[in-house]
Amino acid sequence: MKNKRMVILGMQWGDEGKGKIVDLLTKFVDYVVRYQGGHNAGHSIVLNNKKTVLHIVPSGILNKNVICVISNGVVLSPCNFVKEISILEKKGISVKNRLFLSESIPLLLEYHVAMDKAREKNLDLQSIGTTGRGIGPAYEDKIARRCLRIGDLKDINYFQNHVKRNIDYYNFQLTNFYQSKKIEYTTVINELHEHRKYLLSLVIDVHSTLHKMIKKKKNIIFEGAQGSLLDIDHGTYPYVTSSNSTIGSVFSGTGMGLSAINYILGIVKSYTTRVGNGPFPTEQFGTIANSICKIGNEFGSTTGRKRRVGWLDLVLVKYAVKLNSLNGICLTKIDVLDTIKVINICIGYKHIKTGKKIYSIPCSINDWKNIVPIYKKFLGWNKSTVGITEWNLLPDSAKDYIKYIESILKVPVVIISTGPAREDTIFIK
Ligand code: 2SA
Ligand code: MG
Repeated sequence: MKNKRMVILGMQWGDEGKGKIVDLLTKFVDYVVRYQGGHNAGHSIVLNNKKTVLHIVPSGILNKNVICVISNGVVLSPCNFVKEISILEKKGISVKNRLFLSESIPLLLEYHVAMDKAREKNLDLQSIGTTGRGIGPAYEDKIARRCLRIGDLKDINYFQNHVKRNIDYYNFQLTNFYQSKKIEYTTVINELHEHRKYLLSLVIDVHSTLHKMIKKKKNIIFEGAQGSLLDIDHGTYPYVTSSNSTIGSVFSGTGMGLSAINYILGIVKSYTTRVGNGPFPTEQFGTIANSICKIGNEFGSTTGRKRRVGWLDLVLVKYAVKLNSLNGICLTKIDVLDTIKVINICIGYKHIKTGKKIYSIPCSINDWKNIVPIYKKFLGWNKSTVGITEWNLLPDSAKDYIKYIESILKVPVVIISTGPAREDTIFIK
């Protein structure tokens, strides 16, 4: 790999295994950049049989030769950021001189968390099933031009007044609309005073640095969080996150232009999971779902919530592939399907009232309720694929399954993951 600036994005509802793939590819790169989302993300990486879960720190941190950058598109909670760093340091992973921040990053504070939780409790319709981390309100503040950014912490008077205004705004809503408790000014101010010097010490001019690195032909990974179907514009709205989790936010979230990127890798899980509420046409319940959940360890790495599980939905993935103009696909967790006798893939939907076949994704929430999946059946391989590192060693029916996916998506499968560890991987040349 030379002069590669690669974006790694999830093609479903998150948890496709991006963390492992970023970590795996870090040995070839100089920089890893997180550019959207916040500490709602949970990127699990298994190294020497030990699992590390990263929420806001880029997955490149586990490789000591890699510089990690968090850019303006992310929302950052000071206390959670510092907590994550101290867990890493306790594990012997030093972030010193390897982790940098943009000063334009909006801060996610206590009142965002309170608002997120209050809304979820009070929604007349079904709740979104957020991670309760305050992500939605933090992005709302950014768009409303009300947020406090890391650079604002340089001026104590300014940020103290700013927080006061925001607390008044939030407390009015929390108490009047949501019958929730007020947030104490001192709690928020103390958090900022405690961490401001440290945050400011990590600030660099992110977009100039990245532009320089591109000129020097350095290899960079832009690490996406969540998945394309959770995108605020293109996902299963309103059951989405509050950032763009598709390709566009690489540019707005860093200050790079189109030509800064020369490879887009989409991560596709061999089946589908979703954590949180919202449409999920291929969702399964009962024995198969439980078995996939258990073998695949499908529990939220941030909240511990049990993930919903279902068959691979190629209508959704094909849509995501187009949204992101992918160059290649990494197919993950193929080994989780090892014991399943008959595996289904959704290749279209049928309208339950008209019987009409549909090959695109519905837009409104009501339209989702009227469709059922059309499946293509595959015989399972009934053999362990765990840890396989060569295409030729895969059972024939696993190869058929993968080739079929590739033929529908019309993008080459370049990596196949056969287990959680770095070495459980097939690279296709
Ligand atoms: P939020 O908190 O406002 O972003 O929630 C809005 C929706 O986005 C979903 N979401 C996620 N889905 C999958 N994985 C995520 N990260 C964690 C993980 C989640 C966890 O890796 O497992 O631990 O529960 C993530 N973050 C946000 C969320 O479920 C809502 O549907
Ligand atoms: Mg995750």
